[in-house]
Amino acid sequence: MIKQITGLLCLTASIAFAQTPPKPYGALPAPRQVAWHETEVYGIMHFTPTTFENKEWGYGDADPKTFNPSDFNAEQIIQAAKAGGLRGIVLVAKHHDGFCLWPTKTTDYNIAQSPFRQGKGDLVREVADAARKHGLKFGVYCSPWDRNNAKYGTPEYIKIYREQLRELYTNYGDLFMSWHDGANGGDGYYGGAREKRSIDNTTYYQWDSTWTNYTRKLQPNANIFSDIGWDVRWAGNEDGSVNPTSWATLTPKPSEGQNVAVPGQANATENPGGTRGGKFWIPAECDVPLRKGWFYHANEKPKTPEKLFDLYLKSVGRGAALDLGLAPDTRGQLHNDDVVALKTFGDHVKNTFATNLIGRASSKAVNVRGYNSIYSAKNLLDGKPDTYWATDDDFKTPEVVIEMSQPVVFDVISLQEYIKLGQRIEEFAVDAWIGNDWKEVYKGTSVGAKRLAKLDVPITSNKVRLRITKSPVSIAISEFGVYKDSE
Ligand code: FUL
Ligand code: CA
Repeated sequence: MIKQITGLLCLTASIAFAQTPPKPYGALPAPRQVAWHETEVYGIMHFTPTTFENKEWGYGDADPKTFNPSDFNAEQIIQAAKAGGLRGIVLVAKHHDGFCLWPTKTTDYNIAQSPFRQGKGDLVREVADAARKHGLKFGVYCSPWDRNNAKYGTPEYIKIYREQLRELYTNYGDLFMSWHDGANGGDGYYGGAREKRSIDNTTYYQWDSTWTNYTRKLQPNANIFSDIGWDVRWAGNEDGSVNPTSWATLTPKPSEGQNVAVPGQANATENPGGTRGGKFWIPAECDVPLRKGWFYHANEKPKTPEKLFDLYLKSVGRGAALDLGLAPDTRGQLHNDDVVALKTFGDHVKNTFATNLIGRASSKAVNVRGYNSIYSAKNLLDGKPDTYWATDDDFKTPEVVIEMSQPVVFDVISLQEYIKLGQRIEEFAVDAWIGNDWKEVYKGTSVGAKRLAKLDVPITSNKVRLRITKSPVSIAISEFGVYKDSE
């Protein structure tokens, strides 16, 4: 009897223990950031009078009548984006030239003054509607720098800028991103003044109160992008990649001689790699134009689908996101070359990652947290991001062997941490059973939302081993897979 009671007590104790998930480690993503990580690839679209001027930065003096697309078609753009695997679109609703693509009440310099839809158009609405119709998320970019506005540089302009955000935040549904550029080149039209206006961007825009009182209040699900977050950081370059070791956490640092880190005044040298153990979860976005420039120029070509796939591996495959610049031409559509490049790239990603080649397999892990099947290594292979393999607290460098029912040929490895518990792993290795021995085929560092590794040569094997070689705490890994680049 006593024995039975003790047995029962032990069982109850072990169930209680076993059901405790690992303690979260370090800075954690907010739910809006978890959703953002799942977006992986999205686009940013530039289409303003600057397109018709064949420039990259409009001075702010273009006649609104310049904005006269011959055949604007939001669905053509969105469908091409979708075929490219893009899951969201950030629309540049106002670029540095100050022209607003919606009928704003804040300035006359807007779409209502243009011939577009006989002055009755709203391009923000058309893109938002097309995006949602085809299942893409929608976000906005509203440039803080405004080269048209006479008030730019005075406190009054900040009220105008906030009102523009308020209009965009309240009239176009739920936004997944609010994109804030750090550029401030100084000179501009400024209502006819045609002069240089310098502002101190550590104080002028008062980002803290704009983001707290407008963005967070009116669009709580929108990820704030800028050089320093709050939700998503700039990658530190416009090439489309982050460092091979890139942490999702960051402690934003001011530029030299400054005392606060704000957009345009951040120490961007930290951005491509993040900060291990950084104060905040602020993963990187790799923004890169599909063509050379952000705006359409007839003499430029889109990047090749191979180049785009390489950038995908160096952004999404390093725990960041890929934000591809889309530039409609003067018709108001993507050039056929862009449509083809996007579709070929999208198919490449889709075909490569269509099925985890591990398939039906048996997994043997050295440890499973509390012997509890909730944390089983099988969770690595179920395709579900919310199930994960976890170990007991003192198993910080565990390994798991996965045996497939038959040999497979692969050259891409994919690993995902369960980021709701933080970014835990610091180093890992993958081995394949070749001949009669284990051969190390990849050695990596940061994982986070996703790590993709492209091997130099394809491997044929029926047994793979994942070894976590450095971690400050026990691990929580949600997915592991091997794939063959579909090229
Ligand atoms: C930059 C801007 O200055 C470019 O014109 C473009 O909008 C790009 C996405 O961000 O910093
Ligand atoms: Ca899983």
